[in-house]
Amino acid sequence: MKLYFFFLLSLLGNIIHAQISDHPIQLNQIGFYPSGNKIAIVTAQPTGNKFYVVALSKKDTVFIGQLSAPISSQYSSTTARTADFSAVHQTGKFFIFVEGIGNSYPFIINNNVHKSVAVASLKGFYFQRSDMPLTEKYAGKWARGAGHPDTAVIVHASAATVKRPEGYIIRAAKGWYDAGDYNKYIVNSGITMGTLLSAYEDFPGYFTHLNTNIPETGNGLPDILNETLYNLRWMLTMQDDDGGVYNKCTGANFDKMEMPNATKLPRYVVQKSTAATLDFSAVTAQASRIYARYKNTKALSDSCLKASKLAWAWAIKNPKVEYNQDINNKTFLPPITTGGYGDNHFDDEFFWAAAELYNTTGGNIYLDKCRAYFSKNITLPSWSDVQSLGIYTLIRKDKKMALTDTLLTQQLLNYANALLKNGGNKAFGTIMGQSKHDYGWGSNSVAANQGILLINAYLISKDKKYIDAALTNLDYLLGRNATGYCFLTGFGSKQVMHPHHRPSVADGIDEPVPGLLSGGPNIGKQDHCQGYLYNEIENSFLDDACSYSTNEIAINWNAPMVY
Ligand code: 9MR
Repeated sequence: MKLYFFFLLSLLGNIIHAQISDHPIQLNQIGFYPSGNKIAIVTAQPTGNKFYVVALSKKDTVFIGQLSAPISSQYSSTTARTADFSAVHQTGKFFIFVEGIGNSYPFIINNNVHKSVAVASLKGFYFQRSDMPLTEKYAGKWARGAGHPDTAVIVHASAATVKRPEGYIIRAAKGWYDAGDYNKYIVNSGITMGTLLSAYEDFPGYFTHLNTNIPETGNGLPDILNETLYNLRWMLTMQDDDGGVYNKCTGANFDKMEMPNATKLPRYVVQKSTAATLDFSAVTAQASRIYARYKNTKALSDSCLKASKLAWAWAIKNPKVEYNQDINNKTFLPPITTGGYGDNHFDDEFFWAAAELYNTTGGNIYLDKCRAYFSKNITLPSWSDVQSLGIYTLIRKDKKMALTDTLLTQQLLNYANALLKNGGNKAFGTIMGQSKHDYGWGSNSVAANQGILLINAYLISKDKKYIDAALTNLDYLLGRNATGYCFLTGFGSKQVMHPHHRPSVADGIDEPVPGLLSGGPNIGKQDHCQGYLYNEIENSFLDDACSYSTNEIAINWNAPMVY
């Protein structure tokens, strides 16, 4: 089939297309692996049943397929037809044409199709660094001055001890900003670091050669470990002399929507908590065994293990110290109104820290603690629920490990099989969408963490069905979803342009800082912003900086994207 035929059809298609919807064909806007499944979702009414895969350069049709019957979405009024072109294995640039609708966004098929996504999402962490200037050499047009040096941080009344009374000054430099705000939270750094360090542990070969063009590139450490080191150095400053760890380093209130170097408000470390201390213990234990592999970080590795054990001991002595900001604010001044990351259920943190300490030291005392704190009810990792990070780590050490009557690997496979059996979102064919609860605050991290769990199931079983399933969620994040957005800033044809991210708002540059994963649809819409175009479960999303509950970015969402 030749050029002019398609010109005509696509012209006609585009006219109809504009009348129906602004995004009638949803697909991974970056592309596909030659041997992987390839799905596009048609959400407008076509005039025929056929679709065409067309080469971008030659406008030759390489594949003609049949659209599926329409499927009604469980989570919105969308009706979807599937265009399955998995049979196309040839590499190149293509688009899909559907009669009566028009052309899809262009996409690529090749073996490294997602490499730029991997590099950018890891580089996203560099853009979140506090305390150092981002220079043009590494940051391009997003170069900016250093923000929040955190070299003189005030011990808040809630954290006061005899040795470090209220007003005592400590240094809490380096580290990443948490999200669209400029605060640094230990709990959320915990899951973020655990996920990135695990990405390295599971795929050291891949990450050893993944350069992100950061100041440390080429120093002998892989860039993923250079990046986590920047945050680790900050985390280590957050431990009090007694081993307990401050919940966060923060302003009393959120900064204005301004550049990080514009604000000079005082910064505080606040109350130590069991969750923060155990997350710290887990991260430093994991970091210890990883950085021990490199000559230049051997001493750091030792300090990390010491810090981890000290934190563990504090948590054993203080097993139920909740960080409850509302209660604190009734007693201590100034009131602190930034993110709480308050958690009052600690079994999962005990489990994770014990698992990391066991993996690193082999100490049976920690394995006993894993048994004591293990819950058979496996869940996806989130900032407040980290048991699965410990499960991944125990399996990494020993695939034969059983804490109850069943092997951990079997329990993890059971969870993965349940994801597959449920099937997720039927209309879009993604694992994402197991229930409406998948679409909450930071829903894109649910999709990414389901992907990680499925990849772990693959690593155990070597069964490709888990990789195929994980890829449906990568497709989701990169465009095959009911909003039609590619959720990683700087990528795709329909890009997120206005994330709730202070530098992106304040820097005067049209394009947002790249490589940051937007939070994604959230039916809670807690920001109450005006302008949501759709208000259904899977499309409650607003690409506006106002929308902190659907369109913020956060390190704990970027990390599973990297993985
Ligand atoms: O990701 C957090 C989400 O689970 C909570 O529901 C929400 C409200 O407490 O807070 C989110 O975390 C935010 C944090 O408190 C402050 N920095 C930005 C985070 C992402 O929105």
